[in-house]
Formats: sequence, C-alpha cells, structure tokens
Amino acid sequence: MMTRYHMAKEIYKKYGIDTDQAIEKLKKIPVSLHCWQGDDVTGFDHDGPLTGGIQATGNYPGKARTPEELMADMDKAMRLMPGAKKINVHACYAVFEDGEFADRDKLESKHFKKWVEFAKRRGMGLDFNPTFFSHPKVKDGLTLSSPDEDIRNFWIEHGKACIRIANYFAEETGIPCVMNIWTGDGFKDIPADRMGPRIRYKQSIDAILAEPFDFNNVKPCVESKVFGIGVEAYTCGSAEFTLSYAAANQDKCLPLMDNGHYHPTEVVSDKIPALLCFFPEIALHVTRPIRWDSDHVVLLDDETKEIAQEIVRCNALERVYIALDYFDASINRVSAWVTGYRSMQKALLTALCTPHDMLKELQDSNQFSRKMVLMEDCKMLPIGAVWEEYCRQCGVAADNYYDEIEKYEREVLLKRV
Ligand code: RNT
Ligand code: ZN
Repeated sequence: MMTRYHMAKEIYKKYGIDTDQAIEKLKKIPVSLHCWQGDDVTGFDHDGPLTGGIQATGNYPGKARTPEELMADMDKAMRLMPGAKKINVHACYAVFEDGEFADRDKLESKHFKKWVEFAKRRGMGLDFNPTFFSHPKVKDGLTLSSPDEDIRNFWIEHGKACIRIANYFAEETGIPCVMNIWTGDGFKDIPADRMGPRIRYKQSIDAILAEPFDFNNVKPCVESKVFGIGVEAYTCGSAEFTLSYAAANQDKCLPLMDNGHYHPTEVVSDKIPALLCFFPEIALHVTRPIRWDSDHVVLLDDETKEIAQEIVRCNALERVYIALDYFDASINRVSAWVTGYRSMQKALLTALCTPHDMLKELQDSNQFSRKMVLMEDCKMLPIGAVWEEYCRQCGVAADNYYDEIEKYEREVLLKRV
C-alpha cells in the first residue's frame, strides 16, 4: 500500500526534490535550545528581577526554580523534538554547589560542570552567553560602555571568564561553542554623546576578545539591537556598530542577528544573504516579535520560513549558527520550547523541499511570471506528509504532543509551589 509519505515523495520528485535526502539533512542541522525559556530568564545567581531592557511577561504556574528542575523540563521538551540540538546556556545559570558563590567576574568552568555533563550525556554541544544584565553592577543601565572604569573592568572580566568557559565547553563536547555578547547598554532619552559610549563599548569588546582562545572552538558573536525597554532612544550596540565591529574583527568575531531587533519592516531573511557575501560564518537568534521585541514563541510563519529558505538557498547550513531566543511566561514553558523548536525545524524542512535550482533558473532567465506560479505551487506541496515521516524516523509524535505536556504539567509542574 502506498503510504501518505510515498505519495508525497512521488509528487516532490516531479520538482526534482528527493525528500529522503531532505529528511537526512534535517536530522543533522543543530538548532540551539535556549535554557532561559524554562524560567523566564531568571537563572540561579541572583534573586532580583530581570533587567537590561528585556522582559518576560506572564505568570503561568510551574516555572523551574533549580538547575535540576530546569534540566528535567528541558529533557521533557527535548523528547518531543525531532532532530539535532545544542544547549544554549547563559552565565547567570551557573550551578553553585555546597553554598559556594562566585560573582560574574569570577565565574569558572567548574560552575558549569553540570551543564557539560548534561550536554555530553545527550551527545550535544553547548553555546554560551555572558550575562550583562540582572546584576547590581549594571550602573545607570550601562556595562561595557559605562564611563566608570571600575564598572567596565568588572564586565570585561566577566566577558573574559566567559571566553574561558566557552573554551571549556568546546573542549569537553568536541563541538564549537558560540559565545554571544549582548548588552542592554543604552539611553532612554536623546543622548548628548552617542560616540563616547560606543568607543568605550568597542574597547571593552576588544579587551574581552584579547583573552586567548582558538577561533575554531570558540565563536564569539556581537548581537545588535535597535532599542529596549527603558533604552528607547539609543543603544550602544546598534546594527551598524555590531556589524562594523564583526567586519573589522573577522578573525575573532561573528555578527549575530536577532529578528526581534530591527525596525518592524526590516527582515533578517534579506540580511542573511547580504552578510554571507562577506562573512564566512554568521549567527542567528530566531524569535517572533509582535510590534516590538516581544520574544513570542517561534511559529511556522512567513518570516521564519523565509529565514530557513535563505539559509538553504545560500547553501549555508554549515555557515549559519541557528539559535532560538524567546521567553513566554504566559503559557506552559515546556510547550513553548517544543513549539518554537519544531517550528524552526518545519521551516528548515520546507526549505529543504523547495526546488531552488528551478526557481533560480527562472529568475536568471527573466521568467518572473513562471517563477511566481512555481513559488505559489510550492506552497501547496504535501510537506505535512514529509514532516510525519521525519518525526516517525526520529521516534517523535508528528502532532498533538500537548497531551504529553499536560500530563507533565499535572504530575510535575503544578506540584512546584
Ligand atoms: C535581548 C537579546 C538577548 C537575550 C538573551 C537572554 O533582547 O535578544 O539575546 O534575549 O541574551
Ligand atoms: Zn537575542
């Protein structure tokens, strides 16, 4: 009997697409799963609120309060995700044992041993982020760009400590570690000096990246942002600043684009091929902004699909580091992880099952009407059947996974009071 998948496979064949090959490729594309979706970007090294221009809204019950709970929730989520993963850890998720504590400038590899064990046991790599927010040493909203030298030095030391930890992650897992620098540095109102803070920011990043590391192992990135809550008028790490920084330091730094960090009509999908003309490698934070950088759960929407299309079209699966970055505290947090991850994978699968060569040929021969028709036809191809087969091969349900999560919510999450 012909299964739904076999029928779909025949249809795709007409477009020159081998769906078996697409499935095999997708299995190997790692998407980095952000630990901070599990506890609303809180972490384990402080009691204060989330600050730094970002905000998680909602108070859905059951959030993880300890490393054990967070890792258990991640595990639950990952069992519902087909495909390859990396774990993305923030420095504020250091795991201190036996009442010990280290401030951000004094963090060491041993504080992340639990994460290394967690990742290694699951055969996954780790990515890392210094945490330049939610801390008393954020002075007047500034860290690496502060006019106060002591403040700057504290955060530089934090950055250097994070390079060493990122290196430890790479050495332990054997997989390169993407280490992303993002700060909320900026001003609420019109600055009197825009360049001064940026010069200091630049010098501070220089100082962090002066810490020795092997660029094959550690991939430092600089993430831009157009504005944040309380920093509406100006950010130090604007798009032009970070892109120029990365371009001028290609031997030790990558640009990172978060699709919530641009003006609302700008799209990261268009920026990917632009950057790939100049950078050997780039990094992404995939999120879903609604009207602002709201960090809603990633869905299979047009821009997510287009981001995946560009990565595949540019033949850049090996050159683009894909990470998720959202935090929704208003819904089941485990479900949020799963839905966002699966959306990214569905987008990648759709892109892998698109006849790019045919479409490019139509563009290059100026056959734009035919190109339009083919692009629209592609939208009706039976991708759902390919997704089902992919999930089946990965041993994961293709749909309706919420029953599992609801059970976990009842048995585990709601007992956290
Ligand atoms: C904030 C940035 C940044 C953070 C994480 C937690 O707007 O997107 O990447 O979301 O570092
Ligand atoms: Zn981000």
